[in-house]
Amino acid sequence: MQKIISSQVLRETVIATVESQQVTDIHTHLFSPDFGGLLLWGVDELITYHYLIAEVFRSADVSYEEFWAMAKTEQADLIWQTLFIQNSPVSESCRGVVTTLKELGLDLASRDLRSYREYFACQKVEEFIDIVFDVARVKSVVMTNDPFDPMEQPIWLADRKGDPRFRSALRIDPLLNDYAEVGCDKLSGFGYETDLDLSKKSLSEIRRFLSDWIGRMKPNYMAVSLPPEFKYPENSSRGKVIKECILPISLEYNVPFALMIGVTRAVNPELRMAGDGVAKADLSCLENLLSENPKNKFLTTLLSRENQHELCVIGRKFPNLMIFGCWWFMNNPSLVDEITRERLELLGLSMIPQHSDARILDQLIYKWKHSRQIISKVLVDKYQDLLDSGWLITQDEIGRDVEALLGGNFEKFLQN
Ligand code: RAT
Ligand code: ZN
Repeated sequence: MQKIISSQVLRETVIATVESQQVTDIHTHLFSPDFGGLLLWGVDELITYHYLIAEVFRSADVSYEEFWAMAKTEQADLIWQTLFIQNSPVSESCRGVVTTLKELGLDLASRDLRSYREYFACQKVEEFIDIVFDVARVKSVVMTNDPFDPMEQPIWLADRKGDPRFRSALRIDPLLNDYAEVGCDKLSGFGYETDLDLSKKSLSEIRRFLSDWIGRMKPNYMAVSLPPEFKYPENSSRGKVIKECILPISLEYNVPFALMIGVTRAVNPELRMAGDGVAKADLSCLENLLSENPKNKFLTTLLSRENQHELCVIGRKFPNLMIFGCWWFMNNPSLVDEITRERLELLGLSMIPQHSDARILDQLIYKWKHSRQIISKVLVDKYQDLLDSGWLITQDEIGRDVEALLGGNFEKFLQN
């Protein structure tokens, strides 16, 4: 006999279910340990996360030159002093550090960065991965793997044996966003006969490049981040490569194409990685891609709040679109709450509410803790509405729904 959930126990049941569900994190910038120094972890990395670097310049009396000339520990000291001691750490990125330290059992009352450093200095990376995955209740993470990256490429070419909890995604930004300046030359350097005119030969060589890397990485998807002015179709090298290379290869290998739209790169280059901005996109690009390619599978997340409602409506029209995550500037509690409600109301359970975008291993802890809190809250409201309408809900049904949201939908989308 299945356990029917009453209003009295709804909240605690949903929270317990969401809290205990192991997550598949479909977009991160983490790496398995065989990538060596590419896997970032520890308190100095946490505090110098680029989201926090953008914030420190607003409050500290430091020039860009002075900051970038500092060693990482000095940067961390400055950020800690400025954003955590001289001000209360209320921003989401600051709160993330606080949550992470707390969940790892560190003494927040001391505010003693030195003692936090000592804790991390005693950890071994392989064991620390286990601790973080355990505390965050993460089953697996999808990395962002860039075959154009000179640090990363040799590791793949050396026929790596990775940790299966770290899955791969083939990131192709240089091919689509910088073909003339970077992509074309790099491909030629890798031994692919490419030219700037994108001749027939060149297009077939780009397809060969993609096939080779799909064979090597076995990626869960191919991904690109795109500016708000992205158009499709587009009379440009990007438009041509998408049409002639990405879409046919995506279909042939059943590897979805993930579009992350809305980032304006280097709005303030002085901030380096922290210098990117956001603007609203024209989503006819996505509608065109979806309607012209009904057999292709697309994953999409958008950076602008103003695009989120439209995206849900597009999702209703095209089952070959899987909407995922509250990306980057969207990953703040007030917006996650709003977007998650919007998605449940327009798409039901057929979406992936969140990814972490973690760049530092330890961030899995706070990103998922904060997201789970909101997902639970929204689900409680939605189930309560159903109970109020007279619909009966069982514990198993709640478990089924939560499993779909936090992993099952992604796996099913990949397998279809
Ligand atoms: O969220 C981030 O850390 C950004 O800097 C980007 O990496 C973004 O998520 C991306 O994947 O382009
Ligand atoms: Zn990312």
